[in-house]
Amino acid sequence: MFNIILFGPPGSGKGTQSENLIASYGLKHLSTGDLLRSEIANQTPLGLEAKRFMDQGQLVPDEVVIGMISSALDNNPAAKGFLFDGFPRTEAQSIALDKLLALKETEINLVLALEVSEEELVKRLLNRGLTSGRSDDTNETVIRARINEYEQKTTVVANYYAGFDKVVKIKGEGTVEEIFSSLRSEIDKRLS
Ligand code: B4P
Repeated sequence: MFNIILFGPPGSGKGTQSENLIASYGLKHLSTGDLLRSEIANQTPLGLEAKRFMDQGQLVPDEVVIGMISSALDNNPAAKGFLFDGFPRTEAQSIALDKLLALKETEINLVLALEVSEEELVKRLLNRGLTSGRSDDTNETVIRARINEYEQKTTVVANYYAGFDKVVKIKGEGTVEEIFSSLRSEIDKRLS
């Protein structure tokens, strides 16, 4: 198995690049943002709870997202590897993920960390808000709260995996194709 975390602040291109990466490498895409939005669309109790946090730009509680990922791993026993997009977002989520993967006798092989300036992030998310219908993309205060959550709670995730020498920083500004090419070259180095 080859397991990758695509890491970066909100709007850094995780969802965009995930689409390209799963098409190229046949990995199973696990996006906690997408899973949560699907729970919201289906108006499940989990979705209704998550929405309260997401609408304010806050992270959803760890136990909620860890439970979702645990079920998703169990539901995909034949996957040849996973691409984690938007997860883990806290140190507790990182430790939980490592334990879940160890139970399956696998591990995170690579953390690709997209780096983008704050002003570019805000610009991209407001732009997506014009068409996405995502309530968390239309309000600049909520967008800045998400970036603040990232700085306060999520940057530690990169430090955690850097301790295991698994993090590679990638310049996340440029065309989608240029960034995809940088991501690919880091993955290919480790697969060959
Ligand atoms: P997510 O769904 O993970 O979304 P995101 O971080 O906002 O966006 P992403 O990074 O995927 O978007 P992309 O850059 O591709 O999270 C949403 C919310 O869910 C969180 O705020 C939180 O509340 C909750 N949540 C999710 N996971 C959680 C967890 N593990 N724990 C707790 N809470 C959790 O796209 C942004 C825009 O940029 C797009 O319009 C795209 O077209 C554009 N773009 C991409 N690349 C570009 C480029 N190179 N140049 C120009 N524009 C580009």
